[in-house]
Amino acid sequence: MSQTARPGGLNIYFAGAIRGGRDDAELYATLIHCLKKYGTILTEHVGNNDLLKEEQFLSEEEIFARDMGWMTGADLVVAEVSTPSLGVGYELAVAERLKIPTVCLFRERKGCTLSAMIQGNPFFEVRNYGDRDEAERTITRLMEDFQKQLLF
Ligand code: 6IA
Repeated sequence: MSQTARPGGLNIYFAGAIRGGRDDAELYATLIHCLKKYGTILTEHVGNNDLLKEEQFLSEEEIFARDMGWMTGADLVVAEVSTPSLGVGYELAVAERLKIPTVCLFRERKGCTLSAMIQGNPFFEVRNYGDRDEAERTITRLMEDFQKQLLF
């Protein structure tokens, strides 16, 4: 399944809810597709229910060890945080500990607010968006800025 890094490209760790809830799975797939222009997505299965079915052959310990190994090699973490997820929250804390630049995308909806532990943490680049198109535009802008920072 996933993923050996493409030489020269960024290694991007995409985080999104799995057991937290799969309502946004299609959106994750769209965002992953958009991010693929900029490098290798280490965690493509997060947007793909078929790939996730393969995960049933891995133990919980194997999933944890594999994901943390990928995180260690990531240049950038992009997390879609609209569906609350313990796993994504954990991954964000690890990314902060490892000082990996991290973008959190949050869909604004009436009555929904992002955890203060994410929103209030200056380490995270939190971006709110309204709809899928805006999320894609936000990713494109952020990735172009990120690439420029790497160049200079
Ligand atoms: O607590 P959650 O399941 O919502 O956590 C989701 C986050 O943890 C994602 O960003 C993933 O990177 C990671 N994660 C959690 N579970 C898995 C998994 N299989 N495979 C890969 N990454 C995972 C779960 C079992 C599957 C058969 C449903």
